[in-house]
Amino acid sequence: MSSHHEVLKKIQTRKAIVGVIGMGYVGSPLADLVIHAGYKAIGFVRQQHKADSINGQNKKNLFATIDKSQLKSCDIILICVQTPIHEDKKPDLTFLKNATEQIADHLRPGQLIIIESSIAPGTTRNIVLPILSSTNMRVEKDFFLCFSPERVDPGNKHFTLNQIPKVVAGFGPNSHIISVAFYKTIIDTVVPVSSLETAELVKIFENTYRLVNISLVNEVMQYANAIGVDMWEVVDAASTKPFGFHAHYPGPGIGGHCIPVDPYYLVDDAMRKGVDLRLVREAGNVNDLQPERVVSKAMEILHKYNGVKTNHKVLLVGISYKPDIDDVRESPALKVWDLFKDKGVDVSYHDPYISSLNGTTSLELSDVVINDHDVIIITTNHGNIDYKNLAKSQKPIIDTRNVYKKGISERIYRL
Ligand code: SAJ
Repeated sequence: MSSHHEVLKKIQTRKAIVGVIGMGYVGSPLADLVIHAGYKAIGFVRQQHKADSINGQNKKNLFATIDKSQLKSCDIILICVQTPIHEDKKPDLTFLKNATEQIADHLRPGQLIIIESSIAPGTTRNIVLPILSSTNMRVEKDFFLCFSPERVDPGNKHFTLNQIPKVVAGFGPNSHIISVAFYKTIIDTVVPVSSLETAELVKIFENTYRLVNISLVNEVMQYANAIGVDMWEVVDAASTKPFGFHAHYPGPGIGGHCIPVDPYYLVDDAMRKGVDLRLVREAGNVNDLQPERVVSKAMEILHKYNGVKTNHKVLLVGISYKPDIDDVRESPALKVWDLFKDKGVDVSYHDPYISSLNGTTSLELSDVVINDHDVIIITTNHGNIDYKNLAKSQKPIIDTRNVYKKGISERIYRL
């Protein structure tokens, strides 16, 4: 029996052992789906303490390990490692290449390798496949290769992971058949597409669409401010259009591991292909300027209320990159913080999800703390903060997230 039929049988009987490389915000919920569907799963992590904490959860059929030799025992291997960008916004494929090399070291016939990490079109074919083929095993014959972009949305209370349709593409027909069959056992809706590059572009395009629309609202808001119109009211009213409009909202900038990152994978590869995605680059520049807008607004307010006093004190309320999660990656609040530090302004923060960061502890949002600061900036609007009490203080507040409706107090400012 050809090995792709063997894999298919193991999928149908749930006898396939599924390896997940990278047990972060993508790999961890995915491993839960895998064991929930009846498979045995092995989570591959880099540090023993991470393996211990996963194993300490005693989840049936899930075992975490730092021992990469166990990859050999996996019939299906999901790569869920981070694909960040460098300071210069160029893609950083270090983690993906390392994971692929580890798989190649233990590759055996009958294995299906699936990449879920966000990557530029062509990466699976031109970076991952050559590393696997260096073992002299043949794709489609000995091993199988698939790209299926992760669509995890941390903190989303409306969709569970199995309810989010999954785009899938195999390298060739055998890889395609078994990867679609696998995903059908763990996710409600599978969306097969015609090539690896199509699937890779779907993901990057989804997030680039979001980046561009967030930058559009951040830019048009400057015009709205100039004519005394509330951009949040504009977006809310535009949202009543039942077709052809998808609301995006102004903010202090964009954070997270997807939106500020994925579009640069697209820009980089497009440039290599002689296509300059100017709109995408410019959208990134617009969003990158938002933290500076927050700081200049705050300095204007500080001078208005405190004159030329030098030792201003700023309190940031909410520093994770989006509400009700504890992730600060690329958070605009941190960029605001750095800009204030460059100006010698004393910055503290309150965030119920981040107890301490870089040696600074989250302050209680008490009246004493509020009154001890010269301006309060709501950078992330967590749901569990007492904004009513905050508004009672006589302190100026910059509300970057539309927590307070426009005009409730002259001390409450918007971007
Ligand atoms: N943001 C705005 N205005 C908006 C939406 C977001 O300023 O209208 C900011 C957020 O505050 C945050 C950043 O952009 O700092 C990213 O926010 P996000 O809601 O896009 O959250 P992410 O990064 O967790 O994006 C994920 C993505 N999911 C995947 O990549 C699988 C993204 O594709 C989803 O669209 C997004 O969740 C979602 O819709 O919640």
